[in-house]
Amino acid sequence: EEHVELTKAHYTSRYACLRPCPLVCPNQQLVQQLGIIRRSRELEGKDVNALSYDRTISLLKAYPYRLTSSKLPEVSTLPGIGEKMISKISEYVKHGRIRESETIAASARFKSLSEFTTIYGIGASTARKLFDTFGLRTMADLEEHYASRPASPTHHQRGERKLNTPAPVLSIPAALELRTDLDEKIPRAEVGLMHDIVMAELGKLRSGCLSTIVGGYRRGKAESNDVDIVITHPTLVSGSDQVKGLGELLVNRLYERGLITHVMHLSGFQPANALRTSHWDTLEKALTVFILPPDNSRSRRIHRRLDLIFAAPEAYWTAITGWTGSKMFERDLRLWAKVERGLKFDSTGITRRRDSKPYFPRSEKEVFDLLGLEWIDPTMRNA
Ligand code: DGT
Ligand code: MG
Repeated sequence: EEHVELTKAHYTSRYACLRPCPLVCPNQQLVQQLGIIRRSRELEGKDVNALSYDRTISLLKAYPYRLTSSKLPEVSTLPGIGEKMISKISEYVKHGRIRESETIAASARFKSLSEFTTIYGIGASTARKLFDTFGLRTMADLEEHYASRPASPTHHQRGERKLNTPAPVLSIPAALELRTDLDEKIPRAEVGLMHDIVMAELGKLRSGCLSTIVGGYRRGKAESNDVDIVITHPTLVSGSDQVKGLGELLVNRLYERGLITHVMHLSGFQPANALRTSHWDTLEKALTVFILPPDNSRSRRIHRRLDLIFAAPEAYWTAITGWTGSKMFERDLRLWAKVERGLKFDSTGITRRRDSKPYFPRSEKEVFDLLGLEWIDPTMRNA
């Protein structure tokens, strides 16, 4: 694959999809400290402010030099970094720490809200309600709270088509029970193993399916929080029920085999949190909990989050690009396509905005070419 030489035009671009960015950057600690403030804004429901931290962090991640005071003038001119961000960055360069990050990290509220939102189905607003209204502080409080009330559907399940699968839905009490498993990161080798097992089962239902592991794994992360797999078959007809049908078939088979224990969601949906996610698409997907088959060499079987994304063949490559991430890369990919190219990009395809003419890229390189973007290797899409 071609290799682009990094220039100032790259790391000063206002679009994350034009900024090649490795997993670990020279200013990782500063990024981590700003990440605490960003997380706190998100937990407090200040999504617009959280997004401006996201943007600053994304720019800093792609900045290829170690930040010292002599570099501050250049950093100050990076697009979209405002006064407040500059002062935080300056504080870090001067003192090696950011006071607000330390205060937040030490606060009981931040600790509780962070911990609560690690449970699948508990988002920031639910966490605040549990903290403010019910006075909960610890995991033990949470367990007690949910033990005494009937399992109510999570916001992921409300107002959606009924799941056409016998697999149980992951309720909050169930997610609480599985939390030590689901908190554990998945090493690369196990991601590969999970993929192979899923595809072997799919092969027994339908031969000739194609798949790609996407998400953080494809960007080179050593450990993942979940496994994301995009799946297609060359004969699937888009717009028919065939794509969804394949998804249901696979999920039901994995459930019958004991490989899937829970399903949180099946089929296309628009997540509730519109501001952060309104650009997401309506591809068929199954958000599940997976467990490896019993094997004597493994002492413990760990429940893992597994997302299966099903695409018609003409949407396969846009689905792969759209699910590889990072989140900021994806956000700016859509923005770039719209503002600079008059195109609409999402995981289901690329269309021209003025007349809705669709394009059918046959490789990821073609996706980039159509969007008028320089190729960026998946491992450099961590902006
Ligand atoms: P992690 O935490 O180790 O799983 O890291 P990632 O980067 O794999 O994060 P993940 O799995 O939440 O998301 C993978 C990528 O897919 C990310 O760029 C965001 C995107 N993505 C997640 N959910 C959706 C969705 O519902 N629709 C679309 N189009 N993209 C999504
Ligand atoms: Mg992932």
